[in-house]
Amino acid sequence: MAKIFTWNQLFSRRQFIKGAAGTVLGASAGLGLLAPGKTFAGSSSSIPADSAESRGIKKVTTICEQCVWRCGVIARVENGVVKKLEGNPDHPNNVGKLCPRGNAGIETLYSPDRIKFPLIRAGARGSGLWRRASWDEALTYTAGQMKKIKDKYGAKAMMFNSTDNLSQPLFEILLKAYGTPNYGTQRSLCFNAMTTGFYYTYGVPQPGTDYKNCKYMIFAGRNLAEGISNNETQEMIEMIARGTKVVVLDPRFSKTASKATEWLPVRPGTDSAFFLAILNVIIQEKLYNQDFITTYTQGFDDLVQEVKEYTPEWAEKKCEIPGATIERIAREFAAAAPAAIAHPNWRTSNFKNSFQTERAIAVLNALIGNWAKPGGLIPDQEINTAKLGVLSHPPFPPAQGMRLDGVPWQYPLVPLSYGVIQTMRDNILTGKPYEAKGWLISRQNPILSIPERQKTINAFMKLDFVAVIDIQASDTAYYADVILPESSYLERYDGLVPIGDKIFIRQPVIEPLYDTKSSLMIYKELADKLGLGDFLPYKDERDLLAKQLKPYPISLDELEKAGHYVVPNFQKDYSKDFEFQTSSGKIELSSSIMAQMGKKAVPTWDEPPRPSQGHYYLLTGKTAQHSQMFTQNNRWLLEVFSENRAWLHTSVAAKLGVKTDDKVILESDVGKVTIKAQVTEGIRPDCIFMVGGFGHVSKGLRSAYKLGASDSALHKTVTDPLSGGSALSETFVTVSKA
Ligand SMILES: Nc1nc2c(c(=O)[nH]1)N[C@H]1C(S)=C(S)[C@@H](COP(=O)(O)OP(=O)(O)OC[C@H]3O[C@@H](n4cnc5c(=O)[nH]c(N)nc54)[C@H](O)[C@@H]3O)O[C@H]1N2
Ligand SMILES: Nc1nc2c(c(=O)[nH]1)N[C@H]1C(S)=C(S)[C@@H](COP(=O)(O)OP(=O)(O)OC[C@H]3O[C@@H](n4cnc5c(=O)[nH]c(N)nc54)[C@H](O)[C@@H]3O)O[C@H]1N2
Ligand code: SF4
Ligand SMILES: [Mo]
Repeated sequence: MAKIFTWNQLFSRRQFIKGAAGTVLGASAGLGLLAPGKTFAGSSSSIPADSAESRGIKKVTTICEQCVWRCGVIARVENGVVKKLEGNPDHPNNVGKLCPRGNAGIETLYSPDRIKFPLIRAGARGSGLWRRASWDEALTYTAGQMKKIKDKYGAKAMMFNSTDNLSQPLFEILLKAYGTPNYGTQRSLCFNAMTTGFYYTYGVPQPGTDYKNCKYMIFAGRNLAEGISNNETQEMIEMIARGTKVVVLDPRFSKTASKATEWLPVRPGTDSAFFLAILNVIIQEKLYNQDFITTYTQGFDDLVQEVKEYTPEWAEKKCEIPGATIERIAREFAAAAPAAIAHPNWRTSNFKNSFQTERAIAVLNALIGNWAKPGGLIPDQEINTAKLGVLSHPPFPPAQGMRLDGVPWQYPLVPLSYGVIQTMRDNILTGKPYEAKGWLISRQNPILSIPERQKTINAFMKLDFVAVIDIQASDTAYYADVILPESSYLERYDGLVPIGDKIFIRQPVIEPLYDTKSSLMIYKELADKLGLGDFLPYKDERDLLAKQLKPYPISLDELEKAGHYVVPNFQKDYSKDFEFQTSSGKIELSSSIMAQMGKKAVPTWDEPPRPSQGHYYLLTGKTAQHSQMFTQNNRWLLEVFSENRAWLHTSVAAKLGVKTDDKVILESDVGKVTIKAQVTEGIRPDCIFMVGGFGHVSKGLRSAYKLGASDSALHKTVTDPLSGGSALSETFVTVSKA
């Protein structure tokens, strides 16, 4: 009989195993006691070779994975122990700087709560009872379950989920080879409103922004100071220091608002009223760029008709920003054109009408002609990115069956690659249009990231089989049948990363501490066991990377030493900047596709719901010290941000008799949480704000378990039928003293 462990037993000293780097001591032994081990070769040019090598010091260049931004990192490794992470000055994503989370990557690596070997569930699902398995057993079991589901119910009964990461292209090959149409990414919880809004206007889902030359910037809920995109955050701060005018619409005094020239505490869900009124003023006063509109756009006349009624006085009643302010901003914005940007934003999943907000923003940029101009929007960069060598594989089998996430049958405008993950979850429960049976989840935490946590847990409970690839016992891994532990990003390779004319590498800075694998190898070995090995034709990670590097005259060894490769004589191609991939080939102020679908083709007003008496808008968002639902167990980061609190306006707190750190109860239609209060003037009195990602249910996250509260437990599932975006601010709560 295999021994069954609870989490605490699993983490105990005796269960630690002999890793490749030598005997690894127990969690409580702490960092300093990790035994020395061999490190991989890497660039050590800045350390004098004689003294450094004799002290066992190495510097290895790699890529951060503490969030999705992929900054360049130089790891200082002493006698096989990672001592310091520094920003790589040669990397465009961070130009030498790491954010707090990037610095804390060492704690992610050495966390006592890492999963150290494959685990198979040994009690009821979610009971936290596990037994240790070998890789062969865990992968054979996973492949066996996946085959059984395919044979009995068809490939479509198996869902594959993953959030943006470097090995995701290989995961996508695996799911296509398996033959399921059901693929869930984080996108509909994140940026569907923005990407579809811009896609249906410019044919480009996510244009860049030229902060360096910009003279006037409007952010609508984009909080770059805390929702960090490292180089962009730096560029924003430099832009402010240069004197660029920055206007921030946010119901909350975010850190970006605190740095801005002007903070507009917009009523949640009414940003589109503000932008429609800006369009109204620019059109009424003919402040637009007529030449640009004539040459590159279609639908101006329809737009003129639509925005006629959206005057600043009308907008003031909706968004609670004074009409005179809107008028002034419209004039200032137009005067700064084309070096003026209404920012596309990012996680603009606040209301069902966020798609209309994004369409209005996309159209506003077009009216002033800031496309491909200094200080304006930057066309898609993909064409100007070095290409990697590709693997050839057999043709994919056709994926049969409707998609469980409703794309396109319920959401005809949502691009297939974006999907609607919250509807996939709902349809596991409804069993419509058919029953889902199995779920393979890699690097994603749907239990905390999808609204209505209890529903997601219920969906897990209904399935025959769940496998999760993670580095720790995330809430999602906690409800799995098998956990396949990935090596941390400092111990593994991932696919190469081209950015412009440069190619970057993620490489191990130390050998894996435990019996873990890279996802590149987990996918490969799972494919082999499924009889799909031909689709991932590589022997090991280095073989794959060498194939990706094949078009270039550099060896993998050389790339590892240098950290990146610059493609010589790389010519940027600007010829397609003005080829818009829309139906008309123009920037569509009036969308042809929306017209064909019988929808309003120009940006329009869509009245959002308001909280009734005694209820508050529940707002969510990021803090600079944590990533998503992932780093709350990182003890270094907990030192700088210990738990989330509910922001309450002083007047609301006074009515309740609540002070900062008193406990309050928040209750929505779907859930109830207890959380500490943070009393502040920096929020509208009708709103309550919580940083997302806290309130973990997994007992395997010993520092994060039950710390703070999860807003996903309160969020209702509200989906925009056009973009598929999950409307995270359409949940209203009551608040009372605990
Ligand atoms: N430190 C850190 N950085 C991150 C991340 C992280 O987890 N941590 N995650 C990364 C990811 S995946 C993303 S998508 C980005 C997100 O980056 P952002 O989109 O900039 O950030 P959020 O904090 O999600 O939301 C921004 C703001 O929206 C406001 N808001 C809520 N409702 C409304 C509304 O109706 N109107 C307006 N105008 N504002 C509203 C909230 O108060 C919040 O301040 O951050 C990225 N960077
Ligand atoms: N309430 C609320 N909900 C939100 C948001 C919000 O602000 N508030 N934000 C939304 C946004 S913008 C997004 S993008 C989504 C994100 O939603 P998800 O992608 O589901 O959330 P993450 O926390 O990023 O999940 C990452 C998972 O990967 C694991 N992980 C970390 N490093 C590694 C690794 O190296 N290998 C492997 N295999 N696993 C690893 C982590 O432990 C975690 O379980 O959430 C959305 N949901
Ligand atoms: S922004 Fe921070 S956490 Fe994200 S990749 Fe860069 S350094 Fe790492
Ligand atoms: Mo996101």
